[in-house]
Amino acid sequence: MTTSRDVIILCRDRRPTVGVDRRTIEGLLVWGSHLKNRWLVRDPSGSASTARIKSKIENNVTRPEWMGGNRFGLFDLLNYLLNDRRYVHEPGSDARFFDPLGIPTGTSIHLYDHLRKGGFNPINVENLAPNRREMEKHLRGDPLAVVISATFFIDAGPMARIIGAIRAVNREVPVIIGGSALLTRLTPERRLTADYEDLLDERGFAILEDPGLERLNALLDILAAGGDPGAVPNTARREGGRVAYNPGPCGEADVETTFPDWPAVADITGGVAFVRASQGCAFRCKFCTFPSANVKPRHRSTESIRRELRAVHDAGIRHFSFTDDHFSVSPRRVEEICRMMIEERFGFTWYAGIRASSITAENAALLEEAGCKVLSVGLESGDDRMLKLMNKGTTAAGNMRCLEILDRHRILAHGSFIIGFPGETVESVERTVRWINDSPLKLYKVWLFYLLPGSIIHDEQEKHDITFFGGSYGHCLWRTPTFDALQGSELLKDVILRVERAALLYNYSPMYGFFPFFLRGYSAEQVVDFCRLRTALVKNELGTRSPFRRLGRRRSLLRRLEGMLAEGPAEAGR
Ligand code: B12
Ligand code: SF4
Repeated sequence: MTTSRDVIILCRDRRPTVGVDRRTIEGLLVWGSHLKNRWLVRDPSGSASTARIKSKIENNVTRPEWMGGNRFGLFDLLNYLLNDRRYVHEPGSDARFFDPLGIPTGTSIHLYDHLRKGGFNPINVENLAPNRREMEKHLRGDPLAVVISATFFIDAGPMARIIGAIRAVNREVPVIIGGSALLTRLTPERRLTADYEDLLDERGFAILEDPGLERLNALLDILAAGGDPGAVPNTARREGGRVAYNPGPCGEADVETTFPDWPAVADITGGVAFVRASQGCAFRCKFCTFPSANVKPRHRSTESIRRELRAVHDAGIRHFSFTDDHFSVSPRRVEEICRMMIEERFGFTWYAGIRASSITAENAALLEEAGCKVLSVGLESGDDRMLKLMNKGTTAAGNMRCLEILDRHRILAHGSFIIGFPGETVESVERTVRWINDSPLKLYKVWLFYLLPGSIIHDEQEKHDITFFGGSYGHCLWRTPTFDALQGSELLKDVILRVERAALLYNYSPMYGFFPFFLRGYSAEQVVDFCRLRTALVKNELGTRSPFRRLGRRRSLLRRLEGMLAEGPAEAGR
């Protein structure tokens, strides 16, 4: 038994530089990673063994020689230039550094706040990779427990590594895993799948309830008092080598009142708040896993959002992001929330992900007035047939209208596209490129389709005649009668080269793309300029055949970027 009330929180295991999950080809292909300018190249033999694919994925655009063979994301590039063309991947004491991971996740803030309210002493280590020493120091101090959130982990692997790192220092500390993502790993009998059960050692616990925060505090109280942890409902733990479950009724969080006491946690926010206006999604786009997450769509009242935003404002935070699956759904609700923000004169700079169908000329004016700077819009394709096949519920013309309206209101749209959804052809990709070039879109990202377990299309494999090749990474390497992953990958490169004005922005999401800039006073337009120059560099590496011309153009683009960095933020100049 420990008398300590210290509880360590961990949510991620990422290096500060916004890079790639390189553990598996899946990581490279799917989770936005290969799309940082990686693609597959068809083997001359026409086959694609895993080894060959692996060796072909690395290329000089992803890790250019002139960056010392290091990663070449937007922040990697800017940090390189800020540090006299030296690759710097962590914010050392003397480094000038854009640190996107310096902004902690909303998840850890929620956990921190709840633990604090429960009378514990939360320690937000948050991200293991850069804070390993700090975690080890706290582990040696005999804390009450470590809490790990499953939110950002797409499989059990990273959590197993985190638990391994904890156990290397402290074999006794209880490790509690939980979060709504864990519920998507339950079998119909409400047991964890084997890989997640393996995470539970003799001092391991899982909370199988969403959000499960009351259960968490109850379990911690029992652990502190030396009671029977098996008494807490909806938990799992290892007992005598087997995992024991204690099912119970599930509580439901009151979405109206459950939000952090922002002023009390202001010091650990990194200057950005993550606010949830709704949960779940009622749409059924076939490529998406959100509908299968089984979260009943729930919307918070505008009054409740008002209360949370007031708290954010009182905490001195001036930037926030809505973390909804998609923000607000109906045009009227967008209007209502914006009117509330205008009424309050918050003066926030904010971001959200939205469907094109939620934008109208009326609400765009309000969005602008309410301080919305960037919206991610799932555009997916410029081809109506593809939008229909995806069950997107939008049209190319409707999407275009949305972009034009946002452009008129100086709200930056960041469009996301998918290449290779079943039914895709060379012609439909061609239409998408033309559509982008005809649109006012300034920023975009383009993903290679991948069959996500949990998506509707995953259950329609037979109907679409989807087959796989490529051994253990087969699920990434799909083939349909009209298209395959390799062709898609080649076309991806083609798309990047042929999109004329819109610039690439990956970095997971614009959330991370923008806030590190906004926090320093850079404007959205300046971010677009950075992205444009980086995209020009990418295209140069990809498409300029002559080494001599490539070098010359690279030099001039790098000098221009350095010039922009030297000019500094627009806000600072005012
Ligand atoms: C915001 C967000 C991001 C932001 C995070 C920015 C930030 N600083 O917060 C960014 C853009 C960086 C991001 C990145 C990624 N994301 Co993301 N992201 C989201 C998003 C939109 C919201 C998450 C959020 O903030 N929710 C609000 C918090 C408060 O809710 P919560 O995490 O569920 O936590 C609550 C409960 O679950 C519970 N809880 C949480 N943990 C625990 C633990 C215990 C013990 C207990 C009891 C309770 C508990 O308490 C909280 C309060 O209610 C979700 C989708 C969505 N709409 O939910 C995807 C989502 C979480 N992301 C996802 C993914 C895959 C990623 C990436 C891996 C993508 C990539 N290309 O690399 C990366 C990984 C990042 C990393 N490891 O560093 C997936 C995760 C899928 C999964 N787990 O199976 C999601 C669900 C989207 C999706 N369906 O694809 N993401
Ligand atoms: S893509 Fe967006 S709108 Fe479509 S199902 Fe997923 S979250 Fe909902």
